[in-house]
Amino acid sequence: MTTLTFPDGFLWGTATSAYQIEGAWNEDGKGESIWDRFSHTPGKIRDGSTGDVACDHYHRWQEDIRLMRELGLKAYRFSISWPRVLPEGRGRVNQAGLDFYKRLVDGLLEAGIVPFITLYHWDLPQALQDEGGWPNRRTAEAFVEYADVVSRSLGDRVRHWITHNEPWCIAILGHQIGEHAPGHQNPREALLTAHHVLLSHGWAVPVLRRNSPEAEVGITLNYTHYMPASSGEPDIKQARWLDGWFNRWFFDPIFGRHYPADMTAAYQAGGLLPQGLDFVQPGDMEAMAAPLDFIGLNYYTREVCRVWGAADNKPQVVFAAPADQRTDMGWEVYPDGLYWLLSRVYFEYQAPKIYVTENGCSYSDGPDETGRIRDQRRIDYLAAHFAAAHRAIGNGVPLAGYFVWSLMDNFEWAHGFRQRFGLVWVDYATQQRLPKDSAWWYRDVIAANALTLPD
Ligand code: IFM
Repeated sequence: MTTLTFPDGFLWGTATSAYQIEGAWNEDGKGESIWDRFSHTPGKIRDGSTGDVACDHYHRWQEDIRLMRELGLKAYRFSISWPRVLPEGRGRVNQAGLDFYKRLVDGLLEAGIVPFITLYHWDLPQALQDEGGWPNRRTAEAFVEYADVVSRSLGDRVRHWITHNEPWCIAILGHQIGEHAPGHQNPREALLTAHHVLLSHGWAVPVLRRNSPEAEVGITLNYTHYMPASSGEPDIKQARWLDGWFNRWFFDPIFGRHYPADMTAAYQAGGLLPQGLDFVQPGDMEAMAAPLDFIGLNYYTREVCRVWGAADNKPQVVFAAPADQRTDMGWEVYPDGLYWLLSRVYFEYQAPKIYVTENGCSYSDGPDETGRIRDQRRIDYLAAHFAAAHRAIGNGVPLAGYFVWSLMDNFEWAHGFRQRFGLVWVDYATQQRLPKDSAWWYRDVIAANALTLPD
C-alpha cells in the first residue's frame, strides 16, 4: 500500500449549484431565470425535464447538511440564485431569498463546514436577458449590484467568494453552441459575453473585499487539456487553437495578459472581429486582472485532436481513449491532465493559491437489490485524480482544497437527470438520498487526510 498524505488543513469538499439542486423555482418571491425559461422550452433538455424541483434542496437543506456532516466534509461550495435575491436582476431585493442563504450559511458554520459561495453559476435573471443579457454591458453593472447585495448580507460570515463559474460555458455553450441557456448561436455574442462576464468579475472584486474584508476572493475557470494526436503541424496548430479558444481566452486576461494575440488575429482573419476588439473600453483589461487570492479550477477531461478531411481541411476533434476509459458523458478519464493544469496555472500563470473547485464523473451505477451502490468506477476516477493533485503539490503547487462534483446527483443541464455525478444517489421520485460507496470512501479519505493506494 502507498499512502499519500495531503497538507494539514487541506479543504476537502463537494460542490453543487443553485439551479441544479434547489428546485422551488417560483417560490417565496423568486424571479424567473434564463434556465427556467430554457428548460421550459420544449426540445432543449434531452429527457424533457426541468429544474423546477430538482433535488428539492430548497426544502431539504437541513437534511443535506446532516449528510455533509456524516461524510465529514470540511467545505461545501454552492451557488446563489441571482433571481431568488433580485427577482428583476437589479433594484428590488427579495428578503426571503436572502434569508434562505443566511440560514444555509449559518447551518453550515454550525456544522463546522466552510461555505464557499459562487455568485454566478449560470441562472441569469430572465429580466436581464430581456434587456440583452450578457452581450449587453449593463448586465456587468447589474452583477456588481448583485454581488454588493449578497456580500453586504453574508460578508460577515463567509470567507470564500467565487464570482463566476466557468465563463467559457456561459459564453460559448450559451451563446455560440447554444446548448445552454439562453441557447443562442452567435459567435460575436459569445465574445461579448466573455468580455462582460470577465469584466463584471473584475468590477465585483473590490466590492467583495470591501463588504467581506476577511474573505478570500477568486473566480472559477474550467479547463480542457488539448493535445495533438500526432507531431504533424496541422494537429499541433489545431490543439493550440483549441487551447486558445477554450483556455487562454479566459486565463490570460484574468492573469493580466490581455486576450491572446494569436486568437485575436485568428478571429479577425475569420471575420469574427472585423473591427478588432472594439468592445474593450479603456480600463477594462486592468479591471478584469484585479489581483486575486485564489483561482478555482474545474477539471474533467482532455481532448486529443486530429485534423481530418483533405477536401475542406475542416478540423475535427477525436477522442483517443478506449471506450472503457470514458465516463457516461463520453469524457475520457485522464488524470494526468489535472497534473498538467495545476502545474501550468502555478508555474506559467503564477496563481498565488489554487482550489480544485470541481472534479468528478458521471456513472449511472444505481442501487443493487440490497440498496447498496457499488460505484467503484467513481472511486477509481477520484483516486487517480487525487493522486495527480498530490503529485502537483509535491512539486510546489499551492493547492489548498478539492471539491468533488457533486455532493449528489442533480440536474445536469441539457442532459437533464440522465447523467449522475453524485457521491450520493438521489431517487427523484421520493427525494431519498442514498450515499454511494464512493461517498463512504471519500469520508475515509477526508478523515485520514490521505489517500491509500494499492501498490
Ligand atoms: O454539472 C456541471 C457543473 O454545473 C459545471 N461544471 C461541469 C459539471 C458537469 O458537467
